[in-house]
Amino acid sequence: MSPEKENFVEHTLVLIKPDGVYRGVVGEIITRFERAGLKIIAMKMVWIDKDFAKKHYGAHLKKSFYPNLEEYITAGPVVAMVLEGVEAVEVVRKIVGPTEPKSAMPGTIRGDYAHISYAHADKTGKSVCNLIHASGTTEEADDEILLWFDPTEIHTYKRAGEKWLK
Ligand code: 3AN
Repeated sequence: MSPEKENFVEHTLVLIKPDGVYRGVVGEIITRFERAGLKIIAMKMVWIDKDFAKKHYGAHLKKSFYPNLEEYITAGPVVAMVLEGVEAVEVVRKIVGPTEPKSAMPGTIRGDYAHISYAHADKTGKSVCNLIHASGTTEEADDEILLWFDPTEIHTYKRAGEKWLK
């Protein structure tokens, strides 16, 4: 949990999923978060296995799309990071856009870098490749950060110009 919670400063988990890594847009995606003033306080590249996928997507284990989702998230390395910022959970979800790329507005990551629909994914038996995972709530963020990062991998530091950003 963020030590600055009383100031509405939050931490959130972001994953650039295998499609983002394979497509070579990791830098472009990270730039969008940095440009908004969010601070990267932890980051690493990990190729997760099926057991870890089940822990991360535990809420979806019983859903019909789970097998495709597991295949997708384990198909290559992901870039995992913890971002810090004012009401960061909601702000990051706004920058990312809604789950279905077809519905995501231009200007969001999913709207700018993808376009496929749930209907297409269901019909073709593919997963919805939407580049990013971002925690949905502060409680989810706390659990996910604990799952993906050791506390020693999370750093406290001040950026130049920080007083103009938060
Ligand atoms: P988000 O990633 O926006 O938080 P979740 O947690 O509801 O969305 O879903 C996790 C992942 O499962 C999505 N990123 C997407 O790849 C996949 N997914 C979600 N809903 C569906 C669906 N109805 N059909 C196929 N895949 C889905």
